[in-house]
Amino acid sequence: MITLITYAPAFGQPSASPYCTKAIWLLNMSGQSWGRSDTFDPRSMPKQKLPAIRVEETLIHDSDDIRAYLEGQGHDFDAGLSDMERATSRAFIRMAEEHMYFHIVLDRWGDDRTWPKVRDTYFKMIPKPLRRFITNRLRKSVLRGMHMQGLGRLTAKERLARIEPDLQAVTTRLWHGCFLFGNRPTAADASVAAMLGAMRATPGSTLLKTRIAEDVILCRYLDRMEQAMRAPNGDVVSLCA
Ligand SMILES: N[C@@H](CCC(=O)N[C@@H](CS)C(=O)NCC(=O)O)C(=O)O
Repeated sequence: MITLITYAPAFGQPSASPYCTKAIWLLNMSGQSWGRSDTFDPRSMPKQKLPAIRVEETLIHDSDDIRAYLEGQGHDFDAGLSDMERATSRAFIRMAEEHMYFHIVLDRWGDDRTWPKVRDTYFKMIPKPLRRFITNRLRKSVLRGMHMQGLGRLTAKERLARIEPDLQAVTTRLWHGCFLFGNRPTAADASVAAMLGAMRATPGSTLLKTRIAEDVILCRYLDRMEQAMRAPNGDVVSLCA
């Protein structure tokens, strides 16, 4: 039995973290039986990040290593894809996880109107009188990290312009199939849809959230992915009809 150590669901998503949502979806797609253990504190993890899975005594952390573990168990997330498609899939995963993700961080932690809702959802277990104090320090450190990364130096409008070509790249693929690589979800969908879904689910009405929520192609894709992941062994092809 596999136990996924994950952040709890939030804002209607399977987890507050899109990487955890990705791991949940990969586990569902793999057909393995698994259970979840929710936490809000990743400090006991080897890299102080989530998700991780526990398989008997072994801890496997990082959603990419979780994927590799599941593939080692015999599941090919990209079955039927050509070498060229697998190469493109890898690039899409990197685009989602190493670029799109940071836009979510800034939307949730950097926007003064969104932050109180995010804080009170992520950290609801910390008693209210202490919550502001503890999370203010954490927020400062996250935003310092985003400043170093670079995106934190852009205005929300500049950020939206920066991510637009990524959204166009996703949309272009969706003109050709109802998932990124055809009529079934593959590994790239687990990453890309998890990021886009988190953007759409962010509370409030940031520029980015509005951009995604008003895009019919992206919203239909996200709804399809969520439906497919609720019944991963179901008839996903009919979702494309
Ligand atoms: N490359 C990792 C990234 C995981 C990650 O960044 N997790 C974030 C949540 S979205 C985290 O746990 N952050 C805690 C921290 O940095 O203190 C993966 O794919 O699993």
